[in-house]
Amino acid sequence: MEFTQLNDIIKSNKNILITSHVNPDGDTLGAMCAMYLLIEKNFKKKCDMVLVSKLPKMYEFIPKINLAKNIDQYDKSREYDLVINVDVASSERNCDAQILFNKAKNTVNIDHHKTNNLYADINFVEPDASSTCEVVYEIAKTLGWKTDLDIATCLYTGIMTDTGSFRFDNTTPKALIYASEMVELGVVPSVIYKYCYESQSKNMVLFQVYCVNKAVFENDDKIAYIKIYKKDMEKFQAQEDFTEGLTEKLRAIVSTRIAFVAKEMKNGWTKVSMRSKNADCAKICEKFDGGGHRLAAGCTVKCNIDNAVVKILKEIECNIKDL
Ligand SMILES: [Mn+2]
Repeated sequence: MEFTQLNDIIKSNKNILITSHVNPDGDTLGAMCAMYLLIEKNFKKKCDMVLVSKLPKMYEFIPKINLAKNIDQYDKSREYDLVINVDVASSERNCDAQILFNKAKNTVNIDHHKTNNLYADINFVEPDASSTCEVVYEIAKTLGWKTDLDIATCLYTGIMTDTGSFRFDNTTPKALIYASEMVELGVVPSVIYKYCYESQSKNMVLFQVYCVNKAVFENDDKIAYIKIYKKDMEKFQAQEDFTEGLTEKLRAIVSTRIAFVAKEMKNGWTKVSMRSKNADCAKICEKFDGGGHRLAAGCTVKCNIDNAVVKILKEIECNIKDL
């Protein structure tokens, strides 16, 4: 798909909505605000931005995120001329914003998840990109869009968080070059790092330590997992984002080959976040209608947490012969 198509579609449409995914991370929020700012700066148009879950406190620093409204504040009957999804791997991850997406005259999907099924009219999906922010910057560079410090701050946040601060295997030369261009524009890496990783609440840190202590190890410690029940969440007044980074803590153990965190959802189903050192997590999670990347993926298992863990363990064992 040619990037120039995006120039035409933004030019020819008036009411534009940008959406981010459920349980938002730095990449979806950074990409959403970067698109907002890029369109404002280069097309003199103001877009709407929507959040389908609560904004994690640590991301309140992202420029213009204060303009994003929760889906509850939107008129669901509204018909947008154009809806742009960023970092939304499947339309289910739009949650309640899917109504607005379905009603839109034109739709664009900008993403980097290899499991993205190209659900929009126009799809810019780059599975080799470190982050959706990298794809957004690639588009901006190719089309000669003007950038500035605020845009760079948004984009750097996405690249940094999706590469685990330039540690994961998606830390490509391109990701580093683009990040360095953001720094040239005035981004201070240590400041963004502090916002994203050193602004956790006391409850979040205590909750994570508690969860790690509950970890279960199987197959000679090659499989590590944690079950988080609703009562655990309540005990620490945990927000949804309190589990962020927990699966990586299990993967950090030398013996771990694959790790997952299973969380009891309000409706009784189970949300699973999976990480591996080499095994294909996306393939396992796709069995449960989830998806993501090879080393980082997730899914929702439509049963209670104890059964869900049994199913996931079975799927891991079926898929990974030489664990
Ligand atoms: Mn991403």
